Amino acid sequence: QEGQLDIGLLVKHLSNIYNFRSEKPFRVLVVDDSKAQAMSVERTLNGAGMVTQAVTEPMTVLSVMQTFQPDAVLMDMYMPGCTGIELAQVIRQQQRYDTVPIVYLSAEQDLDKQMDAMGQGGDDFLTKPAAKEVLITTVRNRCLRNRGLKDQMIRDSLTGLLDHINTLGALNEAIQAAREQHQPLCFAMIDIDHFKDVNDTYGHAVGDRVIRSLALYLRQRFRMSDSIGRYGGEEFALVLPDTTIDIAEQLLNEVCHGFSQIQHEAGGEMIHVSFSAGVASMYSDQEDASTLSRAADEALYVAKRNGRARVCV
Ligand code: GH3
Ligand code: MG
Ligand code: MG
Ligand code: MG
Repeated sequence: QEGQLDIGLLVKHLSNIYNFRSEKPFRVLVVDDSKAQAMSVERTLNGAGMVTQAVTEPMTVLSVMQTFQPDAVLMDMYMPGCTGIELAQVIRQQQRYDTVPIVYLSAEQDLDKQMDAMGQGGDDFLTKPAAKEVLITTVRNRCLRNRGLKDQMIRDSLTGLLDHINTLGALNEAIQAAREQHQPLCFAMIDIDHFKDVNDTYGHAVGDRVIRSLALYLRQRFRMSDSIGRYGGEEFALVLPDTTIDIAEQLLNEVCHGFSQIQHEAGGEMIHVSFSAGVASMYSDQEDASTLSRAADEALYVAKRNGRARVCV
């Protein structure tokens, strides 16, 4: 029975990831000393839905990258003042760009020179003039994979949720947005009840499975715009933008009840597991991530003390 539930959730979860990735257009930096060449490449990529920025002055590449934040760089080989290889190395020396894909686009036909470029910071080598389809597909695949890698780096491996640091990052961003747009914001903390007993009675593997099923359940029940994190071992956190405390409390109550109804297979037995939650909301510009998380933690403590399997605000 749990197997069935998981497949449905998994499909939904995968389509969420797909939506998440295709949500924002890919950003491609086009480095070429020839304005005409750069514009022609930009037109092709723009036609495929990508956002581009041209760099015709090689020396400005780092400052443009800083503001443009590209998903990939398309690099010319021969430019006045420096080569594409030298520029690629300058980019790679910056730790924050060590995974950004660099695709060479050059008239260079010599295989040795092409391989040399690939060995020094490049990921692909396309020769000019490149067929539009090849250019678009190469750049798109590189962007897609790089976003996937970045996405994996900020996620917890057991559950695929945001890890602790990135949950706080999401909270900080949401606080900023709520202030600017004068919108409500809630933060909730969830802690599984008597989880030590689950581990002690049925084993760590069963405990892990319960953690994963709660993660999937939360992903299914909350919106794409909500951030869901694994805050600690059996603790989760939710950042709920544009959500009032009344709505948040109601949602958490539904999810709390729903999760407690799920049967988990544990050594041939079917067991139920519950969680407790504390919800806090942002009332003024004075609140920050630490006051919000402290308030949610205090509410969670009250929920535990009052008997667990409940939500307190
Ligand atoms: P309470 O209702 O008060 O929250 O009781 P509890 O037993 O859940 O609380 P406690 O903090 O004492 O125990 C949490 C347990 O969660 C202890 C730890 O071994 C277990 N745990 C933490 N991370 C993981 C994990 O990744 N996998 C598994 N299986 N267990 C974990
Ligand atoms: Mg050139
Ligand atoms: Mg705990
Ligand atoms: Mg617990």
